[in-house]
Amino acid sequence: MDKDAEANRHSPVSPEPTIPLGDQDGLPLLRGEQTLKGRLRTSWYRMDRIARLTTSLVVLILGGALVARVLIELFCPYDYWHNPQVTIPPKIDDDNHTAHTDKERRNAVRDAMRHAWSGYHKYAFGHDELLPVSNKSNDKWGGWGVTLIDALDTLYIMELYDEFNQGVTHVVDVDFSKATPGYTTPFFEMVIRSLAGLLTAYEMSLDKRLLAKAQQVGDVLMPAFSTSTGLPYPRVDVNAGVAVRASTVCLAEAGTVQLEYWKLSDLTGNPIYHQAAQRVVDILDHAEKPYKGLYPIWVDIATGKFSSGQITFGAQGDSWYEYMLKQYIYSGRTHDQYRRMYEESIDSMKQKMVKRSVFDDQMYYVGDLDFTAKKFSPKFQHLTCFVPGMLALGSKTLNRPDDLELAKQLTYTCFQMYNQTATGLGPEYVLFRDSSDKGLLPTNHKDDFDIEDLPAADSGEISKGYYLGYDRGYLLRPETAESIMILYRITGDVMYKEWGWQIFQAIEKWTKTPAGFSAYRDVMSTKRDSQLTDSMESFFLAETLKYLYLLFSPADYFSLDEYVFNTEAHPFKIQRGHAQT
Ligand code: DMJ
Repeated sequence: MDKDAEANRHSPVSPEPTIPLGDQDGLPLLRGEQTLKGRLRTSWYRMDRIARLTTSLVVLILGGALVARVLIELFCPYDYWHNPQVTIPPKIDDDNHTAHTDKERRNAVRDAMRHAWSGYHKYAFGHDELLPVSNKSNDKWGGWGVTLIDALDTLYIMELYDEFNQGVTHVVDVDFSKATPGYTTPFFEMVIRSLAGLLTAYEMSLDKRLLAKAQQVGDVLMPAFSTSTGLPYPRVDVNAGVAVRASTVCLAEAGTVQLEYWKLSDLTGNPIYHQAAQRVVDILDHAEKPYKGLYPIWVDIATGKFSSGQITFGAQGDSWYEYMLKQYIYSGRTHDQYRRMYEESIDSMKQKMVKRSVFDDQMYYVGDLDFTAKKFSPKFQHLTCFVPGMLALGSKTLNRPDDLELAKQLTYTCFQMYNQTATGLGPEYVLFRDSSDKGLLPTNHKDDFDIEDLPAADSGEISKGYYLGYDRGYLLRPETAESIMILYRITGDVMYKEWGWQIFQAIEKWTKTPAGFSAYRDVMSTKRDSQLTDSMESFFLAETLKYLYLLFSPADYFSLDEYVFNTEAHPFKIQRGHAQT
């Protein structure tokens, strides 16, 4: 230690201000003998020091909290504050070119959603549908505002919270025990759109008013099950509180309400909903079928027997097959009945209903069957384009690798149905000129079905032996976008993103109107103005735009391991166990 340091070590340290120990009259006082005044001044000084310290601390804490709050508001999504359990999109690395492109594309889809919503908000708010050309509205679904309800979770997923709140504020005041006078409500449509839309909006926002509204919808539709067998009637007279009597119900109507009523039971704790819906599955599981795993589309409500030989994975049959797999997933892969039924159906579909085009061996498709007339119809419906997504999901869930290969082949055909038309939009169905056995696959059972020679519409050939039929319209349907999104998530092949982007661009180019997006009459016509049909179904907002948005989002955003999407693209959290990859 040097001298200076040594000196400093012993020098008085006391920078403390001198507190006079003496009285003002200067009389010396011994320590501890302060006057009252002196004592007061001493304690005032000490208090002041404590107060200054405390104030600095409080200012530091409050300031820190304020800065933290501002930073979180700026960089964390709304749901972090309001519902921390809601999935938050992982941050995308924008230095990476693909991620950057994804972000731009995702934003473009979000802009399309905002556009559709604002037109609906301006011209049709609270009504069922916007008429996107005439800027009017309709109430053809009973007047509950089905577009609004169907769109809620898409708005939430896209973080359009102001719009989401506009919708919630409206919907919590809707009385679902009333419908447009003289109108009867379609049971299945209102379950997959309104009940499901309210359930998922509740699961995301945890706003209890939405669960109460979901339960009201579930309750007013329950009279549908009041039949001698428990198979539902297709329509309900909500105003009278009874179902409309009917003798038959179609397969998709009876068998695509199970996830929704199951979820309603799980969220309310009341098992009656799930029990009523499960009864339908049990009846159809045990009913006699023309071929194992293939279910005709018409069912006699009074007897529980199938009343036709028509079998399809398109209109009126489609989502029945989808729900066997999805209930199995929802059950955390514990409910084996659904697995068995799904696998039987897919094995039989591959034997009897999948074919390859005679003219283009890259084109695989799923046709329709009539067991009564012994006919195979080489017609591939747009609605059937959900099948590749289902097969891919089933392949991942049940370890069926061959199904993934078929899924890729079918997705290719579904994409070509858009890619090869004049507008890039996909028609309602195409017909394959396929009247020979040449396109049979190794999985096909050669049997006594005739392949129908279907009439093509005039000049309807699209490419290499497949044709447009009489319905050439694009109704803003989601199925191809849905399969593309699932195929991308399961294979990781970026080609699917390019396909999805191409489809989105065609939708923007041909169907966008100043108020929204409109269905298109003939996908081969480029005379745009005469082709807009003035219709925008709610599934465009609920499904088509949602699937495209998710295609350009990280795969763990509303991951297929955590959510199962109902047939209207409403993502239900898997409640029972957790699906593993
Ligand atoms: C949607 O309402 C549902 O996906 C339903 O299962 C059938 N298809 C339409 C949209 O095309």
